[in-house]
Amino acid sequence: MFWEPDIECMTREGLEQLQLERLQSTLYRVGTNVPFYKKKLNELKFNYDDIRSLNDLQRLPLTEKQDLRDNYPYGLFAVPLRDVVRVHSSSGTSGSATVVGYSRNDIKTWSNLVARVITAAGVTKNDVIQIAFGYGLFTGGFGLHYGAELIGASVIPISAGNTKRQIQIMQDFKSTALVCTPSYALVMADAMMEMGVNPNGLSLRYGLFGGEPWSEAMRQEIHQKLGIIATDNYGLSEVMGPGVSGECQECNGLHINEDHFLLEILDPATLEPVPEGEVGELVITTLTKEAFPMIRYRTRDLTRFIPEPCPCGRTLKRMQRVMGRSDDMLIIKGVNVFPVQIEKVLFEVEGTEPHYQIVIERENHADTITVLVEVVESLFFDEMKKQRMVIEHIKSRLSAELGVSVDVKLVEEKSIERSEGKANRVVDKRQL
Ligand code: DLL
Repeated sequence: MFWEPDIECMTREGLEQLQLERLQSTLYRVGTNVPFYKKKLNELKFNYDDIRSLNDLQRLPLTEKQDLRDNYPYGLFAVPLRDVVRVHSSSGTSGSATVVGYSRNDIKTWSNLVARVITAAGVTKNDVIQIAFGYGLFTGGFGLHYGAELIGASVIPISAGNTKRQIQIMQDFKSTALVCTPSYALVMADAMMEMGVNPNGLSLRYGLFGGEPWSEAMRQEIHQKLGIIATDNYGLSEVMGPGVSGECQECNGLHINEDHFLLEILDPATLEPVPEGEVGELVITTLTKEAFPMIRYRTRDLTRFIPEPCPCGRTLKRMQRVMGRSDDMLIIKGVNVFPVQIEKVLFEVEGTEPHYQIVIERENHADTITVLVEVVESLFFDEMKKQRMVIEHIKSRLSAELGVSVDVKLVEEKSIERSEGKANRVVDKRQL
């Protein structure tokens, strides 16, 4: 099922021509209306006629999160505030907030792109969509909401939290699609067990998950526990919110809405493009945003393009699921480690629960890393010998996967704090 087949199945030449035209007008818009970009373009002695091909984009400077902070709150808006109909903000996990704005057209585009993502995931107007993302300054709730209404589905804007009520409503209102973070989906699955609710007795068929990194193993876990098709969708407030890219039912990479966003993947060290298909940092330029255009925004998200065509028929290029952020990367004894690598191993070990936390401490000037792993009750209360065997097993699997040794501690079920939104996997005690 396609939402806009003409665009989703466009030829590469047609798409690139459209991107070039839109890029030219975006550059004109920011060069005229945003003092921050005007200054940068002037410094470069940039001439609009210089953009003749999409590769010319690489001559332009990157925009960093700090640039948004320096221009807090409205400094990067490209339209007067009277033309802004919505404001969202991202508090981020560290640092001060950033503010983003939308014109009426931006909201229309946003709804349309989210409608594409929802449709690609298999959801139609006949579905009942339970939106368990927070509604508010976070873009998740409102973003998915407008797209879901546009396709004509029945939307339940329950927002995040109050897990028992979520399940009650899911049963009573016969929700067929669940929208939230993947970690919250697992929290719901656990709560169902506790409440004695059999997921097979629900009407749920689809799960659209995003907002945080997750692994293929976690997808399988969700699929098994809730019996649904779980697709990934990606976005970030700085360039719009959800709707940048999303998986089709092949569940093998996220189709990028390339007619509205130009994506580059750069080597984080050299800031040069990586060879096609290799992992690097995602950099995004908006092509149609009116109120808050972004030129070459450094997302810090790590992914790669999937060059092969997708069997679904969409020609929009795919990106692989985001494996983490360059600033989430833990450097342990000189080795780069991502939380999702640890997650992948834990999912493969029998008796462990999909809840874990990585604790980093500093002892005698050396960093230590301990992975707290929830285990099933029977194992937690089992004899020491058995526990020690499990710990050794996890340790050896982790050191083979990561190339560095870590400590492992088994903890009781439900002892790691649960999140209704984005999960907090890393506790860095070095900053205390
Ligand atoms: O999380 C937008 C969103 C909401 C996307 C709901 C999808 C669904 P921010 O709060 O600005 O916006 O956080 C953006 O979250 O740079 C990634 O690091 C991470 N992220 C978002 N989606 C995914 C995903 C929203 N599917 C930041 N996989 C991004 C991995 C994701 N990471």
